[in-house]
Amino acid sequence: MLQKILKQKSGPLTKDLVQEPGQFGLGKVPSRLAPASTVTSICGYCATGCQLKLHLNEAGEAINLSPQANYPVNLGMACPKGWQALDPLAAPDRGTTPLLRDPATGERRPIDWATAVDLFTSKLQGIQDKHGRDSAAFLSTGQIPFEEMAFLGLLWKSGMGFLHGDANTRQCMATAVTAYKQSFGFDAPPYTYADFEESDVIVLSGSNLCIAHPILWQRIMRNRRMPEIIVIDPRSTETAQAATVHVPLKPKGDLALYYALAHCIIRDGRIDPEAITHTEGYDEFAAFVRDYTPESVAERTGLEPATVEKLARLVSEPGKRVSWWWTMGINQSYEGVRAAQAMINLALITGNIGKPGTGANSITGQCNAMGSRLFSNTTSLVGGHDFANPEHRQKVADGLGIPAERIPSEASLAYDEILHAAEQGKIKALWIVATNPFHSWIDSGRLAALRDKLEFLVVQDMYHSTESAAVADLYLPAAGWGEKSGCLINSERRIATIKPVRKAPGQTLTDFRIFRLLAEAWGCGEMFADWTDPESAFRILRDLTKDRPCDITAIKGYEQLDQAGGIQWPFPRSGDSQSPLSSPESSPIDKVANHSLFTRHSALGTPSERRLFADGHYYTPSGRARILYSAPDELPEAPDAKFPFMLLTGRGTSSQWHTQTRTSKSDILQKLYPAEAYIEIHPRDAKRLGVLNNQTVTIRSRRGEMKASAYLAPTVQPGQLFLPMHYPEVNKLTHPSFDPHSRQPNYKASAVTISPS
Ligand SMILES: Nc1nc2c(c(=O)[nH]1)N[C@H]1C(S)=C(S)[C@@H](COP(=O)(O)OP(=O)(O)OC[C@H]3O[C@@H](n4cnc5c(=O)[nH]c(N)nc54)[C@H](O)[C@@H]3O)O[C@H]1N2
Ligand SMILES: Nc1nc2c(c(=O)[nH]1)N[C@H]1C(S)=C(S)[C@@H](COP(=O)(O)OP(=O)(O)OC[C@H]3O[C@@H](n4cnc5c(=O)[nH]c(N)nc54)[C@H](O)[C@@H]3O)O[C@H]1N2
Ligand code: SF4
Ligand SMILES: [Mo]
Repeated sequence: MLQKILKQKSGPLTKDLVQEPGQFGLGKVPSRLAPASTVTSICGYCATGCQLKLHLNEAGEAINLSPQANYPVNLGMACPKGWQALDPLAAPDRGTTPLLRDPATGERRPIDWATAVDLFTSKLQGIQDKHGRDSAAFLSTGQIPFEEMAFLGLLWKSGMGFLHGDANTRQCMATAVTAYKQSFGFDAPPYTYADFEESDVIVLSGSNLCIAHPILWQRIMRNRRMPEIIVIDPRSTETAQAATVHVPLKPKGDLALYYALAHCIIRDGRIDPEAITHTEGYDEFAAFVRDYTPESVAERTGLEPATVEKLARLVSEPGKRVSWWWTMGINQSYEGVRAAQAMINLALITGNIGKPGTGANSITGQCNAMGSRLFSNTTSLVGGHDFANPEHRQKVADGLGIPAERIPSEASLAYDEILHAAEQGKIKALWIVATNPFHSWIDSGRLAALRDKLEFLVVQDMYHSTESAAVADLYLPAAGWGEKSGCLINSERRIATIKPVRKAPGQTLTDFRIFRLLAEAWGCGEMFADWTDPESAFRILRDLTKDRPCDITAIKGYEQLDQAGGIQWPFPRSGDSQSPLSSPESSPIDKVANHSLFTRHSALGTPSERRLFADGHYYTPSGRARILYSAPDELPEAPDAKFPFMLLTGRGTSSQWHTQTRTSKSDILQKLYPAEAYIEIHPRDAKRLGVLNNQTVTIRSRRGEMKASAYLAPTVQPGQLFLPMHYPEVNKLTHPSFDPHSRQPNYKASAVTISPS
């Protein structure tokens, strides 16, 4: 029967959808863009969310770009990746047509979209018919517009009827998501970037801002309060070197350190009693940290008690505004959720939340990691809802015009569990969209064997050459940033648009159109009849957020987002249907959902800066923030006699992006980073092992080995090594352990050995 529908549907419909109406395959270009010689678009790399101004020729194609001067995020600045953002679009390894791999020879041949779509649906429907809804999964991304993410998540679960799907945000943000949900009752990073400029004390933990978010570092440099900048990082990073205080704690010593800080602060009465009335669990926490004296954590943190005492005073100075910021040094840990919450607790008990220059602030990684958190339909039901909540399912179903039964009540398996199920042969097909796990997943060597177990692997990417695309049965060529429209949400919850400024090569389609095509072929096109283009999808998704903490129902559309310089969520409609635009002084948004927000309005009346929890009211049932904690655990793989070094991994330079599929295509960026893999080793260790600078060394773990060039530098501590993640072999070494609450991989603590090659 399905085959019949497919035959009926995929022929003419496929043809219809493949033909690209209008410019750049995206329908009619909005008239407001047509005569302009420039358009604005948010950068498609990191979550800073800088706005770029694209300079267009008469055909509407971008020929150059510059950073947008009056955008509230980047204020005229961009990092090298942003400046060179157009370069990767013209690379020779861009996909131009779907490719089918011959399993016997491994050779790939071009096929047309109709064949590709038929193959996709017949293979996956066959697997579903035989093995059920648990037998396939998608793995997606934080790097496409959220209209596309939502389309994929809804198509897969409610359209095609599968259950499992996760994204690379699991590698990245899952810890922060879980920490916020548990502590605040919703995944709600409270800050606005102005807090960087309004702090007296800025604590950056496990965050190498100068490399990973260079424009946010620039925001710190604009702070006129002479802030203390404290960097907590085992490495002496570029950021640590530029800070006023570097705390070189032992890897994964965070939890013990923050408990010791809480111990000192409570012992010395430097808490904020009023702020504590907005929390739950303070007394138990105070009792818990009584044992965490600075002396007791010296071994675990590698820090002198006097250092801990001094730090405790710095972060609890009465009258000073203290902001806590963290990124992957915290999230990517086997106890990351508790470490993030340990920082949240410090902000809560010292009253450093909801006020200018404060906060417990997770900085996101990818350009749309925040969009993925709200709309990807992976861990949360689309629009900030809960799969397990029947009222939420009904509400979302009504909004989508589908029966509530089409929305699963169970959660998906997490990323590592999906791969484990594939290893066991339970998951037989994977659809990978805009991520490259054969390079980026922890203990990636396992994926080769897993590949052989899969009956069907589909990879949808801009490039046919990625480590993941190269081993796919079916490769689908996707348009990238610069070739499509949609919205991204940055670290400070700011929603803003990207625009099509180049034509995608060959038969390449946007992810949005690929999903439409597959929906039609599967036979569930009806469900997405109104999803004609990204902005229509935006309006549907916007309406789904009603009455949730991320309510954005007052956003009219893309044009308003452009005019306002992006809008931070929440931005709800008032009960009396008054638009926030019309009443800048006493905006109804300040009263909605029991949460008073700090809001500073722009000249247009739209809010230019928003901060959550200004009234000490949280999204938990009691309205109070929960103070959560548990004792630190042992390292999953501590260095030992055989593998005596602790391997750290992370970002190498501001010109390299992850698995390098994009940044390696820019001649200019290429000149700004080392072409070959290198490993940072302390000169004392190098001397002991007879390793010279630039010498090739072999690094081994229990799982694999790789070669790299030795870079002798006291930026790492003795006994530790650092490898940038951008080189494909790095994750052959990493130890697959996970945070039990968030299932985020512990990328930054693996035992290895190193020797001259
Ligand atoms: N140039 C560039 N920028 C990027 C990216 C990129 O690939 N290239 N990727 C983007 C993405 S997706 C992300 S998630 C962010 C990541 O941004 P960051 O998290 O800032 O980058 P990382 O280098 O992964 O890790 C930060 C630091 O954590 C430290 N660290 C390791 N272990 C510990 C520990 O136990 N405790 C503490 N306190 N620190 C520790 C490392 O030494 C490292 O310096 O960057 C974003 N920006
Ligand atoms: N050892 C170690 N490993 C790590 C980390 C670490 O610190 N250490 N960090 C982890 C983190 S935080 C992250 S976020 C991950 C990132 O890991 P990945 O997501 O695997 O890395 P990317 O290189 O960003 O992969 C994105 C892919 O999407 C493709 N792409 C880009 N735009 C589009 C589009 O619009 N449509 C489609 N269909 N494809 C597109 C790109 O070509 C690329 O192949 O890596 C993780 N891996
Ligand atoms: S800091 Fe991030 S958003 Fe800004 S230009 Fe660089 S990569 Fe793009
Ligand atoms: Mo990330």
